[in-house]
Amino acid sequence: MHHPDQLDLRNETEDKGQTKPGIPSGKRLLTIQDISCIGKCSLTIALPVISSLGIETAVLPTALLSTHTLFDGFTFLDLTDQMVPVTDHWKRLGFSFDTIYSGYLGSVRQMEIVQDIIRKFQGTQNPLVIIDPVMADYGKLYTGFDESFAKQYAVFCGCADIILPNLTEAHYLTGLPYLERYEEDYILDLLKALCALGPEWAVLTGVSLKDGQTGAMARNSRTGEVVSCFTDRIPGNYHGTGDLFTSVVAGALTRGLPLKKALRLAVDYVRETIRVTQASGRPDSYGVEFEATLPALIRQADQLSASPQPSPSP
Ligand code: PXL
Repeated sequence: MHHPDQLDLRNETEDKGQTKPGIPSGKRLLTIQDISCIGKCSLTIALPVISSLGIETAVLPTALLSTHTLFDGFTFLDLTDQMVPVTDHWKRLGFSFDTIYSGYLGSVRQMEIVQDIIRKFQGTQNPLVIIDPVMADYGKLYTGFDESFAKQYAVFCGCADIILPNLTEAHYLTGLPYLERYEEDYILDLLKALCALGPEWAVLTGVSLKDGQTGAMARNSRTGEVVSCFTDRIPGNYHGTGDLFTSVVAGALTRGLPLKKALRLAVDYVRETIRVTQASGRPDSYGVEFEATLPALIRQADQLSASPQPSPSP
């Protein structure tokens, strides 16, 4: 786990991409999640997006699926048995990571192994730990998950610096009710309860405080500081946008951007990607057309890196 002060320090460090836009930052991130061969989500989003942000992206696939679980009849090959030997090999070779980003996991056992992997790489280089507790959306758990899985996720979130649940996941993590219509106080209560799980920052995604608007709100568990970031809402449900959001935040933070700028980048990118996807007329369940918007993401990230960093963070 990152010491909170180190996270602040990171927020103030210069992004190496600032002096050489487009040149990789020299940072390495490890992302741990499934590979769904078709149906853009998890690794097929994280790898291209984070690489585009100039970060070397190491992957630890947790399972191989023919498609994501919203398609009927998907195949599933569990890769749990590979997680320890693969990471032990990296450790023996002396690899280290600036960031560890944990996404979709298939079992409580995988959570325990990821916790061990985080410990394994918390040597000299203390990685920033980002956990996206991927398990639910629109009020329901995804296929294959139950309440005891969600309870274990609440414990697992305690070893993160930053967690990024959506509202449904926040409900399962905290036990607070899931509401479709709410006021800001409800979001602040959820954020406080999420902070109590132990991360330094809790980020809630898919927050809508006004009609026609959506975004993210974050709270720092030490200082109680709240950061909000909103945009106009495009109607419809788009699969994979949570993974897209977390991938942008993970890449931006690893580059050295402060959380507020990372959220701005992610909120704007997801919104623009949904707009492009909607314009293309592809079915919603398939995934979003992030390939079309990557060049703009790279430009935007370079611009944010080049503008002066506010102080104090975020
Ligand atoms: O986008 C989250 C996600 C990741 N991986 C798999 C999924 C889902 C959501 O349904 O099924 C396999």
